[in-house]
Amino acid sequence: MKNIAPAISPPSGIGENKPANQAVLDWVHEVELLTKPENVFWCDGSDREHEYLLQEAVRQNVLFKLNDQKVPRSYLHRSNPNDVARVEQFTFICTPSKEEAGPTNNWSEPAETYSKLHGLLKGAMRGRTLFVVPYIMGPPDSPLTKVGFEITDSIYVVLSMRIMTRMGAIAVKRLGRDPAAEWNRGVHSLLDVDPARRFICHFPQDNTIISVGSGYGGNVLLSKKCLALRIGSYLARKQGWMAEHMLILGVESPEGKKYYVAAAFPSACGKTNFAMLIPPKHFAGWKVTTVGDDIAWMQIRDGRLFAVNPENGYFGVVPGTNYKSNPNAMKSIAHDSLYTNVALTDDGDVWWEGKDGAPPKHAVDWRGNDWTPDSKEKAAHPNSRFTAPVRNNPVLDPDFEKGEGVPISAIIFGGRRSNTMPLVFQSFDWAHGVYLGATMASETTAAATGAVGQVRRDPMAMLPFCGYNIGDYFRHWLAIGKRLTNPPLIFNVNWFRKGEGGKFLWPGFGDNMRVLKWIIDRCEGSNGALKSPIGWLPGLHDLDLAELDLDHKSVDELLEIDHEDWKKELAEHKKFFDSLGGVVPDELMKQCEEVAARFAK
Ligand code: GTP
Ligand code: SPV
Ligand code: MN
Repeated sequence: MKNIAPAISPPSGIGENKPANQAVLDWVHEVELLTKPENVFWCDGSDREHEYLLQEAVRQNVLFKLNDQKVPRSYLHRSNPNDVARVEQFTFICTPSKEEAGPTNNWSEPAETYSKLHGLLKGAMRGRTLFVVPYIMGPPDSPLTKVGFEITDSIYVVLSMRIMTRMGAIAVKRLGRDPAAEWNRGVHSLLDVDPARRFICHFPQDNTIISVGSGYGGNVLLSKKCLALRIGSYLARKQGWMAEHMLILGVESPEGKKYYVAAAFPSACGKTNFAMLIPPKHFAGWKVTTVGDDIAWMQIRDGRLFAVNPENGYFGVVPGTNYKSNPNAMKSIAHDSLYTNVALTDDGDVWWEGKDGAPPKHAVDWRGNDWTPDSKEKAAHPNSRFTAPVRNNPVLDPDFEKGEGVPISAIIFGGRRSNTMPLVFQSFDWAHGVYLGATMASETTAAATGAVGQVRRDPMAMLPFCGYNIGDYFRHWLAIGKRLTNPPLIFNVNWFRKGEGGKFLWPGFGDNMRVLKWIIDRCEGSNGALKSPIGWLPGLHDLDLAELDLDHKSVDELLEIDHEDWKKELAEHKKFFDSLGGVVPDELMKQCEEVAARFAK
């Protein structure tokens, strides 16, 4: 069989950044004995190493160098067509008991799972290079920051981790020599990229992740969903902080008053776009800045929640990105980026559905086949992604690196809902807000394998990412609220409500500023709202819709609470809670009854 990741032989001085920590050395040695690689490459994150690895990746056809005039210093990668998204059905939480993983996770017994994975990893790196990737998650001087080491046999993973995290010497230094220090062990091997041998396994008690059989995204960039969310949420509960699937943005008024908000939307539901929003002309002088686009780690300080973005790059959805929908993303991916599963034009540029301008007359699609505008297949995979450094973002928040984080004034939940859910509403208080998060739902997207467009409950957008029992997770949220003297206000938004003919009623993107403005006004206590059974809704004149081409009827539809729809919705909430087998805290069960009672009044 062809070796899909042949070993590289670096010149002297490259790949030799061996850490001094004995625990790391012992662990790497163990994995080496198991996987039998040709050699071990210790990453330091330097420019010289980077240049060398890029050159090797091109030589191996793992990366294709794009036209330097079109997209300087950027590369295209095609993943195996059987391996294009997260695989939730093959993702496991391996806690000693099934109860600890809870009703929403796939559980498997730790000892058996280690033994199965070790069987798969036996000799798996023969003829390959074992890369050791040290990285930190979080700003260098944050108390929340965590150290991780990822072992991988994929050069693409190494190059991606260099963008997505603070990688190399910085992590080795931070870990130091203490063999008892806390750090995450991640082992990744491509094996033969066969879906039948694809498992993403988490061992929270051991701070360990083992991922085999995939080469794509959240399955293999172990820093991201695996460490920062699944293991992260487990550690957060134990240590009294929060690890959430949230963007973090700053919004500054023309007078210079600044607020920060965090928002949890499920995968491919608009986090990156919201985090990079450019306000419409009507909001001249308002400025939105990005702290993070996917993950927030939050801690309590002085009775408030403060958030940091643990990542150092963006792994974002490409299709639909253009200079109209998200100019800041376009600028972020204009150079020094990796593209995965987009189309390649004849002049060495990248193309995707929804990119500005006319489609190319000919391109090579994401599978490597010839493509023309007449082709039935999409040129770019719907879950094709860019990997870009945060420093490319023209609106990166100046406090991105601030160790203590930024103070959060509002938390926003939102999903993709064609009906029922209004554009925006506010919870009555923290516990009610936790209920909104716990019952949120969204139509599924291409970010995970499986059917697309089906409404599923996705509590706090964490269904695939909560590393422990979801009932305890809800309890943790409620407990955090009790410790906050100045809690963020909690909101729910829906950019995706559809009207007649199945068209989105709301323009979205930059115009989401109008909703954000109402939210900020609510934080200031300066704007109106109407009480409804589901929460506070903006009145018709409370939303600034000036210079927006939106008729009255659409606005009514966007804000409408249809009692028949809500009857069904509440039945779904109840059904969801009941399906969790008794783990939902009474306080949330009670919230459920209270909404129903408010409708009955
Ligand atoms: P992940 O990276 O998977 O977590 O996704 P995300 O939550 O960051 O979503 P992203 O911002 O990449 O948007 C996903 C898709 O939703 C893209 O196709 C966007 O074009 C689309 N989208 C984002 N914001 C809006 C919006 O306000 N309105 C509409 N109609 N579509 C949007
Ligand atoms: C998501 O699915 O939420 C993503 C993509 O951000 S991945 O990193 O592949 O999980
Ligand atoms: Mn995103």
